[in-house]
Amino acid sequence: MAAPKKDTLIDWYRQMVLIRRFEEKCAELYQQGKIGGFLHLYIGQEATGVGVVSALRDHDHIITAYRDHGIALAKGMEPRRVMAEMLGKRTGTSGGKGGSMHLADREKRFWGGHGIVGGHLPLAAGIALKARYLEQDEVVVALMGDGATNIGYFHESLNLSAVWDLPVVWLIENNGYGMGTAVERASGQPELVKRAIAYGMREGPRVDGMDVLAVHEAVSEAIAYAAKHGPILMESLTYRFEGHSMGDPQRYRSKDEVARYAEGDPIGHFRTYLDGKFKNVLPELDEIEREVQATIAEAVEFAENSPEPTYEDLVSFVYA
Ligand SMILES: Cc1ncc(C[n+]2csc(CCOP(=O)(O)OP(=O)(O)O)c2C)c(N)n1
Repeated sequence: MAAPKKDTLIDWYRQMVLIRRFEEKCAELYQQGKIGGFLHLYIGQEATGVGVVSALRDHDHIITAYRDHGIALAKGMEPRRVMAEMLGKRTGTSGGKGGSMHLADREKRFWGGHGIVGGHLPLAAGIALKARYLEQDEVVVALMGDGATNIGYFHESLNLSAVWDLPVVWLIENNGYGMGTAVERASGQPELVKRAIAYGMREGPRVDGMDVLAVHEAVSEAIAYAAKHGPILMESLTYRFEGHSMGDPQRYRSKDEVARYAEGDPIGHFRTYLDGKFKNVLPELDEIEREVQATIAEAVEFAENSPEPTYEDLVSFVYA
């Protein structure tokens, strides 16, 4: 595969920093009571999100669970409208009715943002079935956590995708935990890609999910495979630096463990890589940091000054 150009790499760096700073701000706003409901941060997993999205072709689809801010921003959804959605405002990407767990953008073929663990996996199979039925060259990348692999939807969706040769990349973002339960305590076979064998589908790689380049390359190859041959199961080995959601006391892991992983921080890791590869790149990266801070400040201002949904807004698109 041709090595990505400098501009592309710098853009990936920008996206990773945007996701990180956006979420740090969300944590602050949550603590101030300005964001309601649940808030699951993606901090630590940015290299996976950006690596995956950058591998998609324009006509491919992506769908994920509730830890979705990173995918939304990497997909190019406007930070100010995503922030407005976080605050439940009318100008938000779902008119303020979806919130943190339900970001989506139909035009960008990002189908959300789903709160039921594994609940989006049958949808991924459905989108892929449509593409295959109409003989469209489209692949669906379905992201899920390691915890989702122990749920019925996972089995049903993977099985049908194999039976019908659907163009899906089933991608497990293995961050080590499903809420407070470590993978090894929940899965008889903790090498989750091995489950591919049971469905007769291609067992893909276990990629270093803290390395954006590695993720980009592995997912690009998986997409090319799925477009031609059908489903593939792969894993991105990553880590979440924050709790499962806000307010998680994290008694299930030691501070040492978190600190050990923090040494492999995907943004720091990529910054070091860029510094080694391009002369004098650090001032450029610092400038990106400033630009991102300005974008976020503007997004917060926009969101805070946006109107609340009206009663009519709240009852529209509601089915009973
Ligand atoms: C069907 C269902 N069961 C339980 C829950 C509660 N729940 C929310 S998140 C979660 C853990 C899922 O972990 P994982 O799939 O590894 O994703 P991660 O949080 O690590 O991104 C659980 C059990 C739920 N939302 N839906």
